Amino acid sequence: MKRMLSAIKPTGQLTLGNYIGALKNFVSYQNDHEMICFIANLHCITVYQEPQELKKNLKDAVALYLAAGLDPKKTTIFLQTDVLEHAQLGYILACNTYLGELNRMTQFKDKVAKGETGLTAGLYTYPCLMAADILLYDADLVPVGDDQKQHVELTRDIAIRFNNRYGDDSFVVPEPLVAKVGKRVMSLNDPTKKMSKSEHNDKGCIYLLDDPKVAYKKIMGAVTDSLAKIDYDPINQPGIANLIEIESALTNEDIESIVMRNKDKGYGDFKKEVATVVSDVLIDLQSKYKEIISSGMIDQILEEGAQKARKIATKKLSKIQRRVGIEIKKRH
Ligand code: ATP
Ligand code: LTN
Repeated sequence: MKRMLSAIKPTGQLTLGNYIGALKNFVSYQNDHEMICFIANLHCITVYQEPQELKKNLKDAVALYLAAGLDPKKTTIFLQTDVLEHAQLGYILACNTYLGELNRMTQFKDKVAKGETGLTAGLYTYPCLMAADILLYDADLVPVGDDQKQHVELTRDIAIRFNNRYGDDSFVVPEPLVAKVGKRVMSLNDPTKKMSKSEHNDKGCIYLLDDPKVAYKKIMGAVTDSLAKIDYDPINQPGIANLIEIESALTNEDIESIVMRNKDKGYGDFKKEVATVVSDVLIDLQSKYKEIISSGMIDQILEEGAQKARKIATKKLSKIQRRVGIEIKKRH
């Protein structure tokens, strides 16, 4: 069975983009892969977070993982900081990554281009930590949204370089896995931009813990166009294409079939259909979320997950440290 690894960085409330682009896929992959899924809390603090809010978002994210259907019996679920080896390997990999490579990362470049100030060293080197997250577990596959593909490609480059320097079987070279539908859910009020929890754009973004009635209204208010036809044309009709993709991802109905069924409908009626699908998903997810939060099971699930993860991580780090020449006594 192939090993698959992914993570979410809950720097705010998780969004419908996270659900469609990540969570929902993890749940289906767990049946035929050895799945490892963690909460990337070290990645969260690359940008300042209010501590109490961060703590709540981390716990909510675990509860939403479980509510979406991740099963701790099938998937190893844990908090990144509970496995200290991530940060340690992250440092070693930073020493095997070139500045030129980090300078090419579009996520960082975009922030610089936008003139954002106060960018931290942690944010700049974060792809090295992400590479460590993946390589520590010899993951074969890394399911991510479109925006993270470049970071997985850098991880491959780092792994190949390391293997050449220190021995072929140091790391498994992972492959990114980007789902065909829903790989980039767009903002509802600017469908040329990604739906993002860090944009502080409440109208454009549906949060998984939004009141379903509020989510319904957000879909009804989504920006469309004046062409007055339901077609899947992301270039000329990005708003409508986004709604079609959202519905397709949530119902598993083909894009063509959604288009055919709605050909003669007005935008208002089509939006009602999508809004109903979205709010039904939220109602179901939130009722499970509430049960999980009140059950008090989260701490134990995280502890068991961390124990499993540590078994793999300690061995791997020790092997890598020996190869690099920084470990004198064999630890594992
Ligand atoms: P932000 O929402 O702040 O831009 P992010 O997407 O970079 O954050 P995460 O929350 O860690 O960070 O993302 C977790 C996963 O969800 C990643 O695989 C990411 O690609 C995916 N994802 C996030 N937003 C979307 C979106 N709008 N469409 C599809 N996938 C998404
Ligand atoms: N960088 C990712 C979150 C993330 C991740 C990972 C994803 C951290 N470590 C390892 C896949 C594998 C993000 O910002 N969405």
